[in-house]
Order: sequence, then structure tokens, then C-alpha cells
Amino acid sequence: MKPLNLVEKILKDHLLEADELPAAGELIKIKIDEAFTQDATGTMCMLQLQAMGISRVKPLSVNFVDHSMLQSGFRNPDDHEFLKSSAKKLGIIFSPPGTGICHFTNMENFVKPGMTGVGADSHTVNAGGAGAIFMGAGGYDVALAMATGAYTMPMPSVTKVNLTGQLNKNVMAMDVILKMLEIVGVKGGKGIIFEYGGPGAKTLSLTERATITNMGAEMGATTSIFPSDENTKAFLESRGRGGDYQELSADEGAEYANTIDVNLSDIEPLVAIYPSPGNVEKMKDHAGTKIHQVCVGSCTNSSYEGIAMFAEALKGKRVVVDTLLYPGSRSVSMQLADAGYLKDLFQSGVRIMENGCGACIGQGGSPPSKSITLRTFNRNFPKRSGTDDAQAHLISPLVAAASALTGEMTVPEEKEIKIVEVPPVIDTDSFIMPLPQEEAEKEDIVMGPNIMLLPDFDPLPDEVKGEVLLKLEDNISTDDIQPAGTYLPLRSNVKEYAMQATFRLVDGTFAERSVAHRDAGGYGFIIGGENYGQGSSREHAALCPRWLGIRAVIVKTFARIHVANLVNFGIVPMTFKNAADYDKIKQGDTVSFDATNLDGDLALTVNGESIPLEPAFDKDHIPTLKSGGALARFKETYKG
Ligand code: MIC
Ligand code: SF4
Repeated sequence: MKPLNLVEKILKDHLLEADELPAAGELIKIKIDEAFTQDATGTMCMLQLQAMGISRVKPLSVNFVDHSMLQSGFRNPDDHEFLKSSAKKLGIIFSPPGTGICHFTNMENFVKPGMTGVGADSHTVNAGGAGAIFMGAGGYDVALAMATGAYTMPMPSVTKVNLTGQLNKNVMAMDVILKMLEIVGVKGGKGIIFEYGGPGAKTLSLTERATITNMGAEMGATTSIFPSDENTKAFLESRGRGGDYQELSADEGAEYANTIDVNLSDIEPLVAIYPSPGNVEKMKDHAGTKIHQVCVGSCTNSSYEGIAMFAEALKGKRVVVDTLLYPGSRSVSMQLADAGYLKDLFQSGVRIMENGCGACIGQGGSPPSKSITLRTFNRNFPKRSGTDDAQAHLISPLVAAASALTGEMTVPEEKEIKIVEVPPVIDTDSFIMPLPQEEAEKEDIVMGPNIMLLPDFDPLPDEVKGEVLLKLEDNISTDDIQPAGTYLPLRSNVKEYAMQATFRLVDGTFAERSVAHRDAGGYGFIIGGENYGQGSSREHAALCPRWLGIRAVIVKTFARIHVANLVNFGIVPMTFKNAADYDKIKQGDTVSFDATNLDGDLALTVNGESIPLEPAFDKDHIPTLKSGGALARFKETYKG
């Protein structure tokens, strides 16, 4: 038998409707062992399950609350109630606010080696640290996975990352993934699963591995994975889950599409300079730059071990800039307390914040105007911090500690740091379990006044004609399209979220112009450059533009999750056959395309010229596009 790599083994084990794995790029349908949402994407997901008429989910499912926790007003708490009551009724576990960041809490409690999963959040890939294949997806795709236990995606190719050597004392897992970003870039991971291995992998703990797989999202990768070995076992056993362990690795002689060699011993402290996780530079080249704030946490760097290293580096000294800490979970916070670190951190002047996403998604913790903030987070896109003219650079917890003490970007000293070893605190009591089916039938779903039912969208016309409402550059992120931060309380209300936020930070007139164009019978177009839609999985970045009348997005290249979301909301995603044609189109141009045969040659007519296009959708998605979106198509075809 042909030796298989780890990705092939797990995918083969989960194949539905086929016996063999397809070639890279072809669609693959797999069984899903776990599906989850978080609050900022979850309410849409629950609305979609309602619209689908689903009364009970199939795979293990969890609704986490970790993003929208400021609760300044009724909207966030109403969303939480909606998620809790939906969970109870539909058979979903509910993780209430304060329990922890979805990816972190998921790893602590639910992920097992060899599992497959989808989550309505791009950093779902975090779970790859435990030898599982987990992917970020839009809310509709997660709702579908909850309803059917299946997920369809383009078969990725597998790149081996061969790790050798060992981390230096002032270098952390964060620096490893920054190194990968330096090598691969923010779009180089598209269509790829990175399979880590080699002797260096054995030197990394499970939480260090998760830091690395987590930020695979920033390379645009489908996901990343580490083998399951003694370190995986140690993590699971420490959480009373030894029975969930199985050893998993690639077969001897397994093949890979590509190999990247990384010697851990060669890595030095790195930093991703604002405004992209891909702008990786050496910390030492920035040493001495004045900073104004330090934030530690996020799903990337909020483990007990990471925070304990941070606390040890600060011990007995005082931070000189505003320093905020967001632990990954209640369990991590309790472990920090048991070890005495909470007191140490308070004594060092650190602000201990809630176990949640917090400043990472602009829920408080914004830096001052024109300042520099250092963050152990995974994204530093423009304006994401909530302060338009502040710059966020991404760093490891050790760089965070060294810099918080000096008020300048500082390379940490190379010295041994020993952390206090205390056992993790098991926190399964925080979860609210679903009701048994009979009781669930009597349960009502609670929907506050801000929660708007999903709009019905019309089918695609044969001739799509209208105006180019926006022309954009390369690397437009979903934070540019549909900002989060202060707009998060609007996640359950498509109309308000679209009118108040869509492209608001890029062009404040977009929403009003689009509605006027839509109401006059026009179909809106957006033109963009490379890697359009990078970043989060938020389907609102497709849903809200669709509500505003956008029917086609034409760019040089798309990011993976966003293109799936566009299809799900009936927006036709296409790319230029010749990238140079991008220059022939201006904002305000009247354009059209013939959508009668989406399987044939596609072209955009602009100023009397025909510009050839390529579909960015798969042939199988044509019926969805024609029906006006995935929900409409589901209702037409689903047999239960
Ligand atoms: C993010 O980090 O951008 C988010 C907020 O977690 C998103 C999900 C969302 O927009 O709700 C993500 O990464 O998918
Ligand atoms: Fe939350 Fe930030 Fe992680 Fe997104 S990247 S899930 S906002 S901690």
C-alpha cells in the first residue's frame, strides 16, 4: 500500500461518497466530527439552522461566547441568550462568556487526535496542534456541517515542514510561526495543509504547537497539523483525557507536494510590523522604538505556559506602559492563580482582563492615538485595534514582557526561565449541556429585538448589469470589508450592520451609494487586487455586501474562506484571466456580464470592451449561485 502522510490518513478515514482521495483542487466531501461557532458568527449560524428547519444537530457541536463580551447595552447579552437557548434546543453544548476563547477552550476540552472539525472562525485551525484536521469556515458552512455532519472543500495539497534543532531561550513558538510567515507570506498557504514534523517538532509542547497551527490562518492555509505523540498524550492526560489519546504520524516514505526546512535553533526573536502579519522583521532591528501599550493573550498566545513565561520575565519588576493580559480560559486563569502568578502579575502592574478575545477584536483595550502597541495576537490589520492611526506589531510573550518593562521594543535576554509546575484546573462545569430531545422540543428560542431574521435573496438574473461601486487594492481583509470592533453588537442584524459598517473604514459613502444603486434596479460590482478577503471567516463580509446589492466581485485572487462565503450568499466571485485588465476598470464604470451559462466563457463588458474572466467558484456551485445563495438552494433540495 502507498505510504500516506498524516493529512491523507485522516482525510481518507473521513471520506464520504468516495473510496479514494481526489487530486488536489478537486472537491472532497468529508465526515465532520465536531462543528462549533463563536458568538460573533454563531447567531447567523443559528438563524441559518432555523431557516433550514433543523431540529437537532448531528456531530458534536459547541457554541462558544468569547468575542462580543463588552455588553454595553442589550445587544451582546441578547445574542448570548439566543445562542444559549438555540444550543439547548438543537443539541449543542454552550460555553458561556468567561469560560474562554473558543479555540483554546476547544483544545482543552474537545479536540482529539485524528478528528475532523469545522468552526465559524478562521483560527479553528488551532486544533491542528493536537493532530486533528480542523478548518475555519463561514457560518453557513458550519450550519450545514451541524445539520448534516459533512463538509465539502477543495482537496488541499500537503506541504511538509521539517523542523530540526531547538528553540533558543529567548525565542518562542510565536517566532516560529512568524518565521513561517516570512517564508510563505500571507497568501502562499492557499490550498495547502502544512504538516509539521521532524525532530524539532518533538521539542515543542502541545500549546506551542497550537500557537504555530493557529497562525497558519495568516498564511491563507487550509489548515496545519502536528503529529500526535508523547507531548499530545501529556496534554490530554493532564486534563483527565488520557483516553482520548492515540498516536498518529505519517507513514515512513510518505509523499508531499513540497517540503520546507526550518531549523528552530536559527530563529531569533521576530516581529510582524503593522499593517500585516506578513511584514516579518528581526526584533533587534527595531530595538529602542518607543511603545505605548502591550497586550498579551488571544487564541494564539494565551496558554498557561506562555503566560507563565511572561509572568516570570516580569517578576519583581514593574511595567512602564499600559499592559493588558487576556488569559485563554477560566481554566488558565485558575492555574495562574494556583501557581501564584496572578498576584505577581498584579504586583507588576499588569491589567488582568477577561478570558476572551478582548483587544484582539477591538472589544476594549484600544491604544492611544498615533501610538505603537505590541501584541501577542495574530492580526494587525489597519484599524483593527479600534484606533485608526495606531500601529500594532505582533510579537511573542517574552518580547512583550521585555518591552513592557522598558517602554521600548526590546529583545528579551537569553536566559533560562523555569515556570511553576502546577496541574491544570479542569473546568468542565462551566459548560451548559443541551436538553434531551423530548424536553428540547418544549424549549423556546429567545430572540431579542436586535436579532433580525435572515433576508430572502432573489435568484441571479441572466444579465447582471450595474456599476462598479468600489475599486480596491491588494490584500483587502474582511476587517476592511466588514469591520468588527465597536460594530460587533450588530452581528445579528444584517441591515444595521450593512448600513453602519460595510467598507465604512475604506469609503464612508459605500453603503448609501450601494442602496441607492440597488433600489434603482442596478446590480453592484466590486473590483479588487490580490488576496481579496484575507483574514477572518466572518460571512457578514459577503452577507452585508449582498444585502447592499453587490452581485459580483472581480479580483486578481481570492482568499479561501471568503470566496466560499461569497458563493453562499449568491455573489458571483470571478478573477481576471489577465491580471493587467484590472487597470482597464474604474470605479463608477457601467459594467455587465452574461450569467446565462456560468460554465462557459465568462467576460465583463466595460466601456465597449470585453474583458475575459475566470470563475473563482467550482462548477458544483453554479446551482447555488443561480438560486441566489446557499440557503435558497438548500431549501430547494434538502430531503432531511
Ligand atoms: C477574527 O479574529 O478576525 C475573528 C473575529 O475571530 C473572526 C471571526 C469573526 O469575524 O467573527 C475570524 O477569525 O474568523
Ligand atoms: Fe478571538 Fe482574536 Fe482569536 Fe479571533 S484571533 S478568535 S478575535 S482571539
